[in-house]
Amino acid sequence: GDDDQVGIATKTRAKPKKPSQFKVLMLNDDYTPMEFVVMVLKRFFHMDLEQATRVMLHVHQKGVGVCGIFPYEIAETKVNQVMDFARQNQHPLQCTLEKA
Ligand code: NFA
Repeated sequence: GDDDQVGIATKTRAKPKKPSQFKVLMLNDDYTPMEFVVMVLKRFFHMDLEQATRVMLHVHQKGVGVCGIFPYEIAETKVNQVMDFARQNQHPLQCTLEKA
């Protein structure tokens, strides 16, 4: 290492890592009401009505869509918040993480 008295240099320095980003994905299903999905996108992803409606329709038509991209811990929290809120309201809405 850099402190070695003799010998070849070795890598011992701490390498700062960029925080890796994760996409929060929303999955389509046949049962969750469109209005509920729009509410979720507004409440947990701070979208306005127009943006939330656009993302909801994208998920409805394509099967999956991106709600946002966040550092791991925040993405994980959002997934848990959405899944808890959906379960509390007895909707099967699913959310997941994917490395960006
Ligand atoms: N496909 C659902 C319906 O027709 C709406 C929906 C959109 C559900 C996006 C989940 C995600 N009621």
